[in-house]
Amino acid sequence: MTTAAGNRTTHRPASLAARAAMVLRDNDTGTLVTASPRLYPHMWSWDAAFISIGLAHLDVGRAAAELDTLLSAQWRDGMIPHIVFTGDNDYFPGPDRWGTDDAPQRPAGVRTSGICQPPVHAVALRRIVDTARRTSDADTRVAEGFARRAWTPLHHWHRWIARHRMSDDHGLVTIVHGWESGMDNSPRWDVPYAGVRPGADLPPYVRLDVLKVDDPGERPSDDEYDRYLWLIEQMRRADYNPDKVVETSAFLVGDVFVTAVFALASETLADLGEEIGAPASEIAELRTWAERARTAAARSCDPDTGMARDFDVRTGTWLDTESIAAFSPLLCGGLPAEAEQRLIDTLDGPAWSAHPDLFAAVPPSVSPRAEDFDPKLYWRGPQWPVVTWLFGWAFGRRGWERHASEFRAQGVHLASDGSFGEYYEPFTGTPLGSANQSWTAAVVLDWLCSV
Ligand code: 2M8
Repeated sequence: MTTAAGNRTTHRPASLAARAAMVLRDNDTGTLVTASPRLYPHMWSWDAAFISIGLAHLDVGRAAAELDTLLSAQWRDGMIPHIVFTGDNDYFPGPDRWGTDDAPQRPAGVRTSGICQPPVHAVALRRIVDTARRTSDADTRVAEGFARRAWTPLHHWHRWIARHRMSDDHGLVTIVHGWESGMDNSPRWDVPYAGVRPGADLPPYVRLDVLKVDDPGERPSDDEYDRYLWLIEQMRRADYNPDKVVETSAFLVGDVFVTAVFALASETLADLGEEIGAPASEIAELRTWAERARTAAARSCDPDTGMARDFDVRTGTWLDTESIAAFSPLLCGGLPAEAEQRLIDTLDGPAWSAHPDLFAAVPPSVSPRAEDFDPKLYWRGPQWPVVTWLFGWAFGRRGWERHASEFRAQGVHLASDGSFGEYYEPFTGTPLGSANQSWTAAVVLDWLCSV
C-alpha cells in the first residue's frame, strides 16, 4: 500500500483515496464537514465548496447537503458568510466577537461571521453535476435537482457581489478584510494593512490558533491579528451594512484573484443555468458580470511584467506582488493571446512551477525568488493543494489538458504522504499547519477519481 522515501511515506492511489475519504467522514458532523478537526472546528465558505467536490465521490446527496448547509446561512441581502459556526467554542474570533447576532440581514437560527470569501461555489456545483453524470442516472437526478434548488441563492450571491463590491473605477471586486481573499497574510496585503491602525479601544482578546499548530511561526503575527480584529470592530460599528462597511473600512482593496474567480464562477453558473432552464434574464446578468470582471482582471496586468495586480483603493495604488494571484486572468480568460501566453510561460518557468528545488512542480503561493517568500509561513510561500486544484480545473475548462493533468499529477505527488496538510513546504513537501484538512482531502479525492 505504501512506500517510504527518505522520511516521507508515499501512499499508492487507492490507499490515498481511502485515507482522503476517511478524513471527510471523520470531520463530518452530520450536516457539515468542519474545515479541520482542531484548528478550524466550523464551516468555512470556500472550504465548503471544495469539500462538496470531494464528497460528491462518496455520496452526491451528501455533497448537496453540504452546500445546503452553507446556503441556509446566507444573509438575507445575498452575502454568503465566510464562517458558519458550529457550537464549538474553541476558535477565535467566534460569533460573540463578530457580534453579528444583531445584524438585520443575518438569517435566524444560525450564527455566522460578517464577511465573505472567494465565490467558488458555482464551480463546485458544476463539478458535482459533472461527477454525478459520470456516476449514474439516479445521482444525476439528485445533482440536477440540487442545481435547480441552488440556482436562486447562488444568483443572489453573485448579485450581492455585483451590487456591493464591484467598483466602477478600477472594476475589480473589492474586499474589506484580508480574510475575504482567503489568502489571509499574503504579502499582497502588506501595504493595505500598513494603513490599518488599530484604535486604543480595540477590545482585548486571546488567540487560540497559535496553540493548535506545531510551530506558531507558521501562523500570522500578533500585529497582524490586531489589524484583523480592528477591521471586525469597524464592521460592527457599521452594523454590517454592506455599503457602510465599504465606506468605513480602513482596508479596501480590489482583489484580482476574487475578481477572476467571480468571472469564472459567473460564467460557469450561467452555463449551468442554460442546462437547467433558469430564467434567461438572470443568465444574461451573470454573463454581464462575468465580462466586467474578466475585463477588470485583464486590465490590472502590469504593462512591464504582464502580471496581474491588486488595487489599494485607500491609497489609489496598484500592488505588485509576486504571488499566485498574479496569474488570476488565466482562470477566466480575457487577455489578448500574446499577453496570455507570456503569463503561462512565466507560470511554467523557473520562478514558479519549474523552480529547480521544488518537491512538486506546482506553483507556490509566493515565488521562491521573491523577497517576501517564506517557505513555511502560511500564504507567504507554501503550496496549497486547493489553489492548484482550482487553477487545474480552470485550465481543463479552457482546453489546456496538458497543464490540467500535470497539476493533477503533481498535486497528488505533493499530498501522497496521506496526512492532508493544510499547506506544504515547497522544497521538502513537508505538510504544515493543520493535518487532516478537509479541503485538501477533498481535492485529492477528486484528482484521484478523475484519472
Ligand atoms: C484560513 O483562514 C482563517 C480565517 O478565516 C484562519 O486563519 O483562522 C485561510 O486559509 C482561509 O482561506 C480558509 O478558508 C480557512 C479555513 O481553512 O483558514
